Amino acid sequence: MTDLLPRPAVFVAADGSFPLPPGTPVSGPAELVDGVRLALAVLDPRAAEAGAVVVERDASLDAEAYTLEVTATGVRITAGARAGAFYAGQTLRQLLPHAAFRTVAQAGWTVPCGRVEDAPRFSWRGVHLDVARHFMPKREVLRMVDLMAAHKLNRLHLHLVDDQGWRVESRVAPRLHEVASHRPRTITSHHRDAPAYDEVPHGGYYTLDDLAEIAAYARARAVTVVPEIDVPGHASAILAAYPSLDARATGGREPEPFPVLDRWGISPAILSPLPPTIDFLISVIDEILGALGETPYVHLGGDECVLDDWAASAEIVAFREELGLESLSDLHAWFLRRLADLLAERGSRAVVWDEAFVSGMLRPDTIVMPWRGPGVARRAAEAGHDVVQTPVFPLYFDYAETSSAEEPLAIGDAITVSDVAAFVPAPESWTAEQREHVLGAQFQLWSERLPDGRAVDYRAWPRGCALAEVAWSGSAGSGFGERLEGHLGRLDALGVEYRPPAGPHP
Ligand code: TNX
Repeated sequence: MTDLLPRPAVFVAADGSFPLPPGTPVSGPAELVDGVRLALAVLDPRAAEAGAVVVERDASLDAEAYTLEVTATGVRITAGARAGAFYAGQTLRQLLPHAAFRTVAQAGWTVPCGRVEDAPRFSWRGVHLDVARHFMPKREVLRMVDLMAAHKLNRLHLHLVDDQGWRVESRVAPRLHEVASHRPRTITSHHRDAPAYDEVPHGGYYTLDDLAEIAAYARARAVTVVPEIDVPGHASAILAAYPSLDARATGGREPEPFPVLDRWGISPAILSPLPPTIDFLISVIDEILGALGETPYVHLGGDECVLDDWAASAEIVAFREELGLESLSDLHAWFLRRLADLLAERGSRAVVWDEAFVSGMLRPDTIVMPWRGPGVARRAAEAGHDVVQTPVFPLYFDYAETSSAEEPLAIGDAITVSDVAAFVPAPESWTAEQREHVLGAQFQLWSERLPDGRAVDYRAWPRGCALAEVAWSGSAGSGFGERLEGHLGRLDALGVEYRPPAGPHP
């Protein structure tokens, strides 16, 4: 019982154990029982007058909090909501043999006696998947949701568009999936000695029904999907489909259209910030929101914008002046604010990468993801924005674990499990007020060098286990290294092709 991961807030071991064979009866409010059972299919709700596992609602507990008590006579779970019940089930699953992560149930299973009281330190415990650079089939996304749930991670940030591809069906703008979802060449092998580019075509997109399925599957597992429509830069794919939105196409000009980009790096392609672009984007976002259902957060990107084509457009410069804005970077923030206002009308909060943070220009409720380090993170928190920590070091998991030539090709190096375990989302050196603005932390899987699910497994785990512990428990506690060693048996049982931990023992 020592290798619970993430570490619960309180855990007190006791002597003895309780049998939990297949078909163990479970009783309690249907919604909560359902949450526990989804995490642990061993339990049978049909027998449920007074189950060996009893689930009770405790309205004083936060939605994700739970208690779990195992005695020689039974298991008692309390939770305030379905999410907490689901997490109690996940903890109970970790108390079973590792085979509980491989097979449904076996006779002879027991759980050790003890008491757990648990609640997350941070509300945002995220995974960012770049499905734009390399498309990730739906089954892989659903599998990632399962792996997230097993680690009590709860935000799946889907980077649905970038220069190299647009990844959602659109009925209002069908050229997005027809034209912008594939490129004729450019794929990276993940072997270091292979060329960075080859002539293999690449493409794919989710239908709106796929998105609805992903969101429902995630929601049942206490995971919220955060769709990202990255604008106004990283726009080659959108512009390949709809060249009229190009900043260079303002003022009646007719530039050579951008193709869906077949190289990595930062492209100059940028959308015009004029009203027709905003109308276009919100109509497409509405479609995505319709498919996903309740979507509290929508990421608008805002990163790595090359503003040259705005500067070269008399119409855009005149538009900036009309708005009384001093600079094009203010116009960039204005553009995102306008979209954020429209999202607010729809009940969603905007999230942006840190370049979009220009003090005082964004909507105050916009969440900032600072990827360029602690300085900008603190400035955003100081300006009153909620912040989700996403720094390159140590949360860009597209970086290799070591700088060894044996590593599969990666965008950079070296980020070890220990580096992630040592990360502090809300540093003591910040004021209490700034720390309160830290919603949590998230690891990034940019996919220039992640061509498939196996490569994603290799980069995501077990560094993701360390981030899960940091975000749920507040820090990787003493004994994290030993618990991780035990936990790797669960990843083995799940068939995760993780990278054996490198670097110093965490
Ligand atoms: C920077 S971080 C990017 C991505 C790349 C990544 C590679 C950010 C908002 N932009 O476009 O994929 O680096 O590590």
